Amino acid sequence: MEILTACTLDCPDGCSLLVETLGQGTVRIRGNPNHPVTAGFTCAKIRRFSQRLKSKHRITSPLLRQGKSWKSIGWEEALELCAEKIQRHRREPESILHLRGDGDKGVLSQASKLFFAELGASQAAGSLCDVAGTAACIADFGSLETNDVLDLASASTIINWGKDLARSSNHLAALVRKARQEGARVLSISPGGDGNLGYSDRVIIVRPGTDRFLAMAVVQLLLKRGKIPREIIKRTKNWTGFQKLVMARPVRELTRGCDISEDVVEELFRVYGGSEPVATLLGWGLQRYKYGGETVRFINALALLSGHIGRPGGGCYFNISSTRDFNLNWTKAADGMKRRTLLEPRIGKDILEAKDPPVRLLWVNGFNVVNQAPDSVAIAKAFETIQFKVAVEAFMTDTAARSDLILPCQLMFEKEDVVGSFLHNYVHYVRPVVKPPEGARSDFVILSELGKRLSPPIQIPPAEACMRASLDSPYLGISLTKLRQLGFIRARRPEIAYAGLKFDHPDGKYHLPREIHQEISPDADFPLRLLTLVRRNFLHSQILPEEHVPVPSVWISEENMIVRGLDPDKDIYMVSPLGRLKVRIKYDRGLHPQVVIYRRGDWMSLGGGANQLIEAELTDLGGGAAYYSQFVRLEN
Ligand SMILES: Nc1nc2c(c(=O)[nH]1)N[C@H]1C(S)=C(S)[C@@H](COP(=O)(O)OP(=O)(O)OC[C@H]3O[C@@H](n4cnc5c(=O)[nH]c(N)nc54)[C@H](O)[C@@H]3O)O[C@H]1N2
Ligand SMILES: Nc1nc2c(c(=O)[nH]1)N[C@H]1C(S)=C(S)[C@@H](COP(=O)(O)OP(=O)(O)OC[C@H]3O[C@@H](n4cnc5c(=O)[nH]c(N)nc54)[C@H](O)[C@@H]3O)O[C@H]1N2
Ligand SMILES: [Mo]
Repeated sequence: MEILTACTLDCPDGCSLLVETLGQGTVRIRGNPNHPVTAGFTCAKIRRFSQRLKSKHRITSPLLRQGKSWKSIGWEEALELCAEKIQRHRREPESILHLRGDGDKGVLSQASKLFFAELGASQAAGSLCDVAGTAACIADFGSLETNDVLDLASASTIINWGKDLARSSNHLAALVRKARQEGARVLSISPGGDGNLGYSDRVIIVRPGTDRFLAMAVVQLLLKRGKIPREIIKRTKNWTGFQKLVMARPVRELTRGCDISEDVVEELFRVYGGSEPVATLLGWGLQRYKYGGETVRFINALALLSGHIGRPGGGCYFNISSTRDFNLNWTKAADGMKRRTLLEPRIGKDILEAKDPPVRLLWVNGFNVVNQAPDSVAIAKAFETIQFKVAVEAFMTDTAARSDLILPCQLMFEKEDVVGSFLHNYVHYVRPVVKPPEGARSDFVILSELGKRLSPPIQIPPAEACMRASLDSPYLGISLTKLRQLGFIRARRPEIAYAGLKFDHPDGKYHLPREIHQEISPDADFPLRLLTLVRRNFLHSQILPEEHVPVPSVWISEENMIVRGLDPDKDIYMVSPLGRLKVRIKYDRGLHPQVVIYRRGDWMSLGGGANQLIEAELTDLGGGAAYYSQFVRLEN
């Protein structure tokens, strides 16, 4: 029998799923055909998930470090030990650090926020994912909104600015394909090496990190040719300053920096300057640069000034917040204690530099931070300085392997929850469909049990109450009972964002950017740009040991002169100022010659781990990780 549930992976698509248990722990998973975005199909990540659930590598009892090996212990002992450690450091709560990833996107996984807020523990700010783009959108529009993604069907042209439609969001890709079948043109802009060709009528290859100059060049043409309507200008703030900025350099100079011909600017001018609606998709890759926030701001400005915001078929799609429809007040501490904040993108350095008090106790859940955050080596070093580290994990990740205690967690399909999406407006009920392994517990239960052992205790309300409280939101208006019946509902959100050009800043206006920075150039020692992109078949580092290859691959353009000097019969290394990693070279036609692509997420313990080479640099806005500003070289 098929059971209706939903995906809680850190993926925008937020799918509604039909799951059938076939015995011996095997499940068959199908996309719900009655869900407007899932539309009856799933992705490779989901198809592989059954293997993860019953993998022989799964950790199913608490593991306590004993020198270089691990001792399996019971839950009683494990929780007693955690309680004792927390109790010991509780008087100086900032010596406790909580790091939380999006390993599970259900609202119950937010209980760890409540637990550590009640303690007053140190926490992380910034993010590894989308924060530069989010901050850019908030700076421009005053909030993070998009048209309903189903409105893409009304677009006449879709400009895909840096999303890999073949990998990062299969259901968005399907909506783009459908719009194209119905007559929309799709134009993709990227440094190449992605799967966009099959989804596009036209592909434009840009020098990485320079899109803001391309967008600016198009705005310049709109301006010179009198194509920016007065009624739009009236809705903006900083128009005069912005105009000066845009006119400061000739189009020729702007395009040269992007390695793009002036014809492309004319082409984009014709599209954006036309009367038919243009929808703009903004990829996450775009904003993983030192000036990533700025790039998003200039593309947003182009879409606005050419008249494509606030109308059907138009809009700028960065993303929305997957928790925005829920009421998460229950995750906040009663007394709103002031807490120390370390920055996630430079967490290694921040832990090493933390004084008064230093970090003595670490709790990590749903987060392979050692592998996924920049400068893995510094994070590993920082871990060594912390007296006791607890990882709530199901596998021996690079993070779990450096902890002192591993608490085995339940995974998706094994626990109940409710979840949203960062692509669409549906909220889903997550029904447990398989029996968790004996010995694995949900994060929620672990913290509830642990809280009871503390003195004074930390009380997490029952799961049912947390789910109900989460649904108590003006955007939902549904009871948990009803959501259990229906499986999913659409949140009360407008179809069109910023209709009537009403923006969410207090002045109601759109705020134009005030500055633009030169893109950083490589130096002779490190001439190549390292783009560490997602894998089609895996979510981040959720790759099983047997799915690893002995030596990771990198892709470069065939025209890449640098490779000519390499001896293919000898070992090849990718080198950055932080270290080197053995790699295999593969070629990709159409890739910008400055680029090296590495598909991220493979484990350091198995010969991978690109973040060992990536310096902990911040983005201009929001405290994001500027992963793609990293330069490297290849050598024998
Ligand atoms: N299969 C799979 N899907 C996933 C994930 C996964 O791990 N695996 N992770 C999920 C998560 S959390 C996220 S945040 C997203 C990430 O989704 P994506 O944004 O697709 O991720 P990236 O691979 O980081 O970046 C995508 C694209 O950015 C383009 N790009 C890079 N630099 C530039 C630039 O300077 N200009 C332009 N125009 N384009 C550029 C690259 O060509 C690349 O194809 O995917 C989600 N979906
Ligand atoms: N070089 C480079 N690195 C990047 C990026 C990049 O562009 N370049 N982009 C990044 C992006 S977009 C993101 S979002 C982050 C992702 O970074 P992470 O959030 O670390 O992503 P995962 O590797 O999926 O790690 C999640 C872990 O949670 C575990 N898990 C799954 N379900 C549960 C659960 O219910 N409870 C608990 N406790 N654990 C669970 C999984 O086994 C997995 O090990 O990293 C990024 N890292
Ligand atoms: Mo992400």
